[in-house]
Amino acid sequence: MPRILMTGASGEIGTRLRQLLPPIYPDLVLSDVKTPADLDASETFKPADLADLAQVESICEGIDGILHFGGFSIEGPWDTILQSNIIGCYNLFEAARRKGVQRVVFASSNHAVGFYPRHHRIGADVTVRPDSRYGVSKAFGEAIGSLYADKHGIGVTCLRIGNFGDKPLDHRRLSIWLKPEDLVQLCRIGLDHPDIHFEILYGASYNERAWWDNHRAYDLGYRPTGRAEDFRDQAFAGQAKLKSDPVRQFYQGGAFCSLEFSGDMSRIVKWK
Ligand code: 15L
Repeated sequence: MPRILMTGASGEIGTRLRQLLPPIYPDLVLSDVKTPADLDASETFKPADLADLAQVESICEGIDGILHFGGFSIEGPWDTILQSNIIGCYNLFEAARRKGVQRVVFASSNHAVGFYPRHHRIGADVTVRPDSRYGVSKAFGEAIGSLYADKHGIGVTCLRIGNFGDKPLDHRRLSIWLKPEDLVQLCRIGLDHPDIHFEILYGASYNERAWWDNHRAYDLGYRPTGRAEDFRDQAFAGQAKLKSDPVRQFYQGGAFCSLEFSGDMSRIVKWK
C-alpha cells in the first residue's frame, strides 16, 4: 500500500481531497503550515513550512508519492511567492529526491499560460505565458519538475489546474472548470500510471468550451465526469453580475491578467 503525502492539506483543494482520497489511498499523510481546523483523529497530520528544507525532508520520510498542493494559491507580493512557491517548490523536489520518493504530482495552474487569448486553443507543449508572479512560480515548478524527472528519475506530473469547484460560476469557468472527482482521477494517473516520466496535463473536466487540448490526459486514461455545460444557465447568470473588463475578458487567465496591468494589448495578441 503506497504511503502518500499531500501538502496544502488546509487549503481549498486539500480540504476537499481529504474527503475523497482516503478510500483510494488509506495511508495518507497530510501536511500544511497550518493545522486543518476540523482534523479528525483518524487522519495523520505533520506540520511543515515549505520554505524550510529540513522540515520538508522530515515529512517526506517513508513516502512513496507526493501530491503537492501546498504554497500560496493566488497572486501575492514577491516575497510571499518566493518563499512559498519558489523556495518551497525547490525544497519539495529536493526533499523528495533525498528521501527516494518515486512520484510527485505538482499542482501547477492555468496561470502559467494565462496570457494566451481565449480564442487561442493551446496544448500542454506551448511556451509558458505567465500572467502574474504566481503564474511565474507555477512555470518554475513545472521546470523544476522536469529537471528532477530527467536528472533524478522521479515520475512527475504537473496539473495545470483550471478552476476547481462544485460548478462553473461564469463564462470563463465554463471553459476551465475542474470537478473535484476529476482532479482525483488526474492525481491517480500521476501517482499510479506506469508510463509517467514527466507530464503536463490540464486540470479541466469535460468542458465543451475548453481552450486546452488535453489529449495526453485522455491517452493516459482520464475520463472526466464533470460537464460544464450542464451548469450553463447558472454560469451565465453569474457572468451577468460581473463588471466589464477588456483585459480580464480577453485572456485565459482572467482577473490575474488585468491585475496591475500596464501593458499594450495589441502587442500581446500578435505574439503567438
Ligand atoms: C488558480 O490557480 C487559483 O489557485 C485559484 O484560486 C483560481 O484563481 C484559479 O486559478 C482560476 O484561475 O480560476
